[in-house]
Parts: sequence; C-alpha cells; structure tokens
Amino acid sequence: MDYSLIKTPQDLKRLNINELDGLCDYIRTRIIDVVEKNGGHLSSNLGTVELIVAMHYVFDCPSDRFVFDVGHQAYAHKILTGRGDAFDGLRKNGGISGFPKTEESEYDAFGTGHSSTSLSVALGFAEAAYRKKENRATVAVIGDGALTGGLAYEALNAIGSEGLPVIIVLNDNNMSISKNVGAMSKYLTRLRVSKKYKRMKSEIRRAVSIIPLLGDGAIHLMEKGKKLLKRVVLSNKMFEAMGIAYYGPFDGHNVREMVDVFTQVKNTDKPVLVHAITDKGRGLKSATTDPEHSHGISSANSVSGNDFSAVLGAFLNEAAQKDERITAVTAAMAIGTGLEKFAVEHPDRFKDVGIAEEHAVTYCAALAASGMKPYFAVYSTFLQRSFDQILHDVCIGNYPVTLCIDRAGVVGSDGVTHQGVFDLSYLLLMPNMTVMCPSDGNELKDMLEFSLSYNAPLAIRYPKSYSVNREHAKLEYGKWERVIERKSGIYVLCAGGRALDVALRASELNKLNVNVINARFVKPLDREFLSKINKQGNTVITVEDNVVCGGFGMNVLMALNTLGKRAECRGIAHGDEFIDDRDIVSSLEKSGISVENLTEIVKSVE
Ligand SMILES: Cc1ncc(C[n+]2csc(CCOP(=O)(O)OP(=O)(O)O)c2C)c(N)n1
Repeated sequence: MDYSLIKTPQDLKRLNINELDGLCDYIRTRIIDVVEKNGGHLSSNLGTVELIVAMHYVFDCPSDRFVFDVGHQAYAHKILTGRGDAFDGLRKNGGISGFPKTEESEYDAFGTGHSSTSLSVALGFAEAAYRKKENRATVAVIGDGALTGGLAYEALNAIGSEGLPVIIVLNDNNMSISKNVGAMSKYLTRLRVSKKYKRMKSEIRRAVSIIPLLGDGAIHLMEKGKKLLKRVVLSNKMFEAMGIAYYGPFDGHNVREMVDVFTQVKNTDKPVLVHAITDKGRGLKSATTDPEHSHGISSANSVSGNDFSAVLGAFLNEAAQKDERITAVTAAMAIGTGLEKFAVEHPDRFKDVGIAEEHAVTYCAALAASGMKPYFAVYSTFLQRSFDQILHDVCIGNYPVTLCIDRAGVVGSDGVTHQGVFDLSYLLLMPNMTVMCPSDGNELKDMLEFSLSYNAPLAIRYPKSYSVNREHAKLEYGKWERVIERKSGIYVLCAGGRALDVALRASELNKLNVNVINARFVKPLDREFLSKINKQGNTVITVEDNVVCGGFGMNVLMALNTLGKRAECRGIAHGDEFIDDRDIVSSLEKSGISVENLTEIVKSVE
C-alpha cells in the first residue's frame, strides 16, 4: 500500500481500520526524514501520530475543529491535511510553518506557538457553535506539559461550569521539554498507574474465585484490592468534580483503541477529557531514550555559534557556590536557557516551575523581597506573558529580580509566534527597571557580575548567540561604550550584539567615517553622552533588533527631544508588521538591520 497517496482526511477514512498502523509507520518515517534535515520538534511529533490518525479517522475536520496546544506536535495533522508534499519545506522560508496557522490551511482552526491556550480556544469554538446552532465537535489536544500553564486552569474552570461539549485529549507522556513538574503531573501519574490497578483488580477477583477456602493470604489480597479500587475511583474524581467526564487512561499508541474512544465521545453533549498515555519520541530509539534533547532539533546545516545561554549557565553555577541567596528559575526551559548543569549542581536552588511564566516572575519577586537573589532565565517571546507581573509585582516594589532574557530579537525557523522583538518596548516603559544588552559573552559576564550587587529590577536581553568576544571598557551604570571613535558627526548607537556587529562590519568593509557606540544600557540611556552629541549638524543613528515602537530608537529620539533636539535622528529597527521570516539573517536584512542599509543611510547624511 502506498501511504503517500493518503493526502486528505477523506482518503484516510477510506482505509480499513487494519491499515491504520501502516499509515502511522509511514507518517513517522516521513517526520523523521524531514525533521532530521530541516530541524523541528521531533520527539513530540513522534508521540502524537496514532492520536492524530485516530482523530481524523473519527471526526470530520475541518467542520469539526482541532485545536493543538502549543501546536508543536501537529506534523501528522499537516501531512494528513493536504500538506504531505509541502512537508519537505517545513520551517523554511516560503515553506509550511512548524505550528498550526490559519492562513496555511482551512484544517488549522487556530494559530498557536505559545503554550496552554487550547482549552480557552476550544471553549470559545464550542460556545460559538452552540449559539450558531452548528453541529460541529471541538477537540483540543493538550500535553501534560502544557497543562502546567495557568491559562489552562482558567479555561478548565470555565469549561466545567459552562458544560459545553469540549473534547479534551490529554496527551500525557510525563514530559514537558524536560521531565514534567508539579502537583498536577503527580496526579496524572496516579491516574496512569490506575490502569495497572484496574488490571490487578480483575486478577484478584479471578484468584479469589478459584480459592475454595479463604485463607489469610487471600483476605489480605482482597483488602489490598479494595484499597486500590478506592484509589482508582478517587483518583478520577478531580476532573469529574469539575464537571468534566473523565475517560481513560488509554494507550495513545493503540490506534484501534483510540478510534473506539473517539467514536464513543464524538457526539457528547458535555465536556469530556480523554486521557491518552503516549511515549515522547515513539519509534525512534535515540528520541525515546533522550526525548529531552530531541524535543526540538536544529536543521542539519545549522552552525552552532557561541551561545549566550552557556555563559549564563556557567556564571550562575559558579556564583551560586559563593552566594547562597542565588536561585535560578526556569519556566520549563532549563536546557534552552543554559541551566541544565545548575539543576544538577544546585538542585535545591534550581526551580523549574513548569510552563508558568507569570507565576515565575511573581515567585521571584517574593524571593527577592525576602532577601534572596533570583534569576529568571526565560525566552523573550514567553516573557510576554508576564508583563503585569514584572510591572505590578517586581517594579512597583522595586525588588532585585534579574530577568535573563534569551532568544531576544528575531529567532529564525520557529517563525512569527516566537520572535523576541517586543521585550525592549514593554520593559523600557516600566519605572525602576534597568535594561542592558550585552554584545558578547564577555560583556554578559560583566553584566551578571554587576547584577550580583545591584539591588533593583534588572533585565539583561540577548539573542541565542554572539559572533566574537571583544575586550570591553569597564561596565559603569548607565554609561555607553565608545567602540570606534572618529572625527565624525555621525554616531551609530547599537543596542546589543547583532546591532553592533552590523555597525562594525559596515564601518570596516565600507570605510565609513562614523563613531560606533555600544549602548549597553538601554535603560537608563546615557543622557550625558546624548547631550554631548546633540548638536546641529550631527546625526544619531540607532540600531536595534526590536520593533521600532517603544524601542531603543524611539526612546533616544525622545531623550534628544527633551534635551532640546538639534541632531538629526535615524532609527533602524523592525517595523509594525509581524515577522514570519524563518531565517535570522534574512529577517534582519528585511528590516534594514544590515551593512548595506546602514551604509546607505550614512552615505545619505554625510
Ligand atoms: C508560554 C510558553 N512557554 C514555553 C514554551 C516552550 N515549549 C514548547 S513545547 C513545551 C513543552 C510542552 O510539553 P507538552 O505539552 O507535554 O508536550 P510534549 O512536547 O511533551 O508532547 C515548552 C515548554 C511555549 N511554547 N510557550
């Protein structure tokens, strides 16, 4: 059977149920082949193949709506919904996205990328279907990791009370990116093992029925069986008590079992939760033995650079040996943010709070209010979740929380949902907040050293990697570094390594007669420096890997204005459109963060 001919859910429905296993094997091989070349979420997608095949076999997508939480596990859905051939272009410029995207396909009911949104979306869809009297099912697929995010609980609360037919498929592999954490995760483990108890219960019955006289051993067995039974019944109670019917746990790789279960719940008139147990990385030995490191893999031709996260990890690890107050916090991103070693060496002061960025920030605020020294290492895009916690819980109280903001700026293949181009804008508006941009690993170290004795909110933002380490002038609070000084009235102010690299390359390659400034403090700005250069005939060019609105350039312009603006001001930054370019260099170029554009601007003002 040539399974590559199964291009749509209609093709799939024509298969005999016995052919579904073969289809799953085909899809799995296709995922492995493409992800090994293009990079992407490998182990998560290998774990959902049977679930997705069974969903498409039973439900009628796109009339029935599928909502994938995070959306990083939906490759099989893409392959089965007209994108099997396009799958070769996964995560490439012009190719299909690594996440569901409504513009890409009518089968993608809602765009995703950030975690824990699926249940709210599903409830919204169910409500709309009810009000419009449409007979369409809503199915949310949510992982146990995504179920650590607060938004999911807000939605569960509402789903239970609204009573609308939302079908929640809990894809439970006991893993987030790393091992899952938290009390809910422990609860799910109890539900998982309850399957074993159920089996044991029937074995006990059988054993007792063949013993003619009840001996002590058999009585003991029966007592034990009763207790276990109680636990099983009790353990299912949480969802049931919330008004959500619980089904499970089921083997999420048994496609026939999943087809049966989905058929049973398809026409439900109430909320239900189907608990499916899956293996992350299923079918690929290296991915099942190390699902953590094969959660997201880079493309075959990607070059690994000097990672800022490695500098952060090494610094905190060492500093924590001398300073008992240091606590490193992650929201389920220990590997990506460089905290893997810290977790092993300082387990009592390493806190993985789950996918709970809001909680992480407020928790850090309270640690800091109690004399501890918390560092929250987080990707820029996910910190967007914590706007109010930073403002309300950290900045108003002026607590010394250090935010180590990784993957700031454009991120490449993850695309639009993961760009880290907004953080300067939302941090610069907060009173009491200091914001720094290191241009390389050496400078990040200096900044972290500075943070140890700094006693107020601090944000250090950096992209994944830097090009080279340079020697730096000593770090002084609120002061910029003059990297190239020339007899010129043109000043290129650079926020961060990518901006500085562009300015240095432009200056060298095109022999530009400009001053290049490392604006290492973006808040507060170096007003003393600005007031010196704010002269008629001078030009100030700002460069940043952030959106223009509310960013570095705008703040410089305002500062020049309040100083009585005389210098000409030009800003290079991302514009007012979402960026779905999947390549870092080309996304920077498109926004003019390039040697060519800077050179052109300099030539035009010379
Ligand atoms: C708000 C937010 N924080 C962090 C992430 C990064 N992230 C992507 S997938 C993932 C783990 C999800 O675990 P789970 O839902 O159990 O899915 P699995 O990959 O185990 O199938 C994390 C932390 C994210 N997408 N959104």
